[in-house]
Amino acid sequence: MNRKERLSSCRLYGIVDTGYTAEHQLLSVTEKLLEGGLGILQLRAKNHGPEFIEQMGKQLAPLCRRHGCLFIINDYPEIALRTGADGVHLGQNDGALAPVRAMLGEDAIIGRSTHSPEQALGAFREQADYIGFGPLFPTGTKPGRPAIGLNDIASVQQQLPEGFPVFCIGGITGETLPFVLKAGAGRIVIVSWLLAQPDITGTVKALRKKLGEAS
Ligand code: TZP
Ligand code: MG
Repeated sequence: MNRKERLSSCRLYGIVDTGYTAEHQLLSVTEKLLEGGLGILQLRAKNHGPEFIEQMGKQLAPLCRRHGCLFIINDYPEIALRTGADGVHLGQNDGALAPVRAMLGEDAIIGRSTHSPEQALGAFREQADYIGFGPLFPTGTKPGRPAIGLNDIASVQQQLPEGFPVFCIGGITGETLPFVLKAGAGRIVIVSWLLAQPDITGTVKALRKKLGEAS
């Protein structure tokens, strides 16, 4: 299976985020996520510079590969290239995707954060391989970013070709998940709630099952 085929089977997207996980625990927390069978993982380190991210990426990329998990670097296409990651995730203010595609190649996975149906369509037209869509709820992981609610989830998926990966994100927890699923979400990203679970591996397994992800 190539990277895009593997991406299409992912319903749960995990992020190891240095805002929640201490530097010395990044590897062990990642292992716990991977043992649950996570199919796609992002390294997000907003409070660190590129040297640290590259150094961590070089440790996490082979670990993810051994577990058959796609590995994505947030913000830095060159670091994705240098660490052997499967791709990069970029926000609305991180520039056009075409030069990033030229740098990383057709096979790479390029994701874009989107906060409205218009941005979602724009990212698809720019040939993003997937989008994050949110934040659905207010979240401390993205302070100051207004919540977009649940109303556009179904219609945004309808506007895009069937199967195009829309990962709903922002404030998803065990409590809010039923509402997110009821609104039509098929794929989700969970950051803080998942990292705070006493049994991360078991929670990943349970979430994947709930989302109907093949194991
Ligand atoms: N982009 C939109 S919301 C968000 C990002 C990175 C944070 C999601 O984190 P959490 O902790 O699952 O709310
Ligand atoms: Mg960014």
